[in-house]
Amino acid sequence: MVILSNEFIEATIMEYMIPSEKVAHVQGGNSLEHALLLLTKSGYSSIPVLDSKFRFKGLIGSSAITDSILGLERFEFEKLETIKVEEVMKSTVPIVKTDTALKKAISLLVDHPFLCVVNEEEYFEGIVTRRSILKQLNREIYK
Ligand code: 2BA
Repeated sequence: MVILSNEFIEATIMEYMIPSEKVAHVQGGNSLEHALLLLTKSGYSSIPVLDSKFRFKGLIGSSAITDSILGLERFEFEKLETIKVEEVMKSTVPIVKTDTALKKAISLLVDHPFLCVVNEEEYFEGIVTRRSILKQLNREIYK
């Protein structure tokens, strides 16, 4: 039987967070064209949307972008430069605070590939991904 250490179970998400400077993101006022370029170049399917002061606003993903330019018979690619990210982004997503317990984050990560982390003033601090948690869980199992 594998017994997970208290250290792992009682940890906060801060220990597993990818800091904001390493997270690809866009601003709400950016065009969908800019967002799609960044998503394509980074290889991620969804990234955080922030405001100019680095506060978290929502998530934008490539499928939401292509869906928003889908016409009756074709993709209306010319719309990409006129629609803003904030018109299409998903804003009802779970966010966690820097002191959130790891076990709470794990239950949220069942349904979400990553969680955005904000501080007390709602400023964006980074993300916790399924990969970062599974990597640590894998270490715990084999130690
Ligand atoms: P997805 O983009 O759908 O990526 C799913 C998984 O595919 C990632 O899981 C990772 O294992 C792998 N992957 C995708 N693109 C990658 C890349 N450019 N480099 C390395 N591995 C890549 P997780 O690492 O658990 O990430 C979960 C989700 O978190 C990602 O979903 C993405 O939406 C977001 N994400 C992860 N790292 C990010 C970053 N640095 N900036 C912005 N968003 C990030």
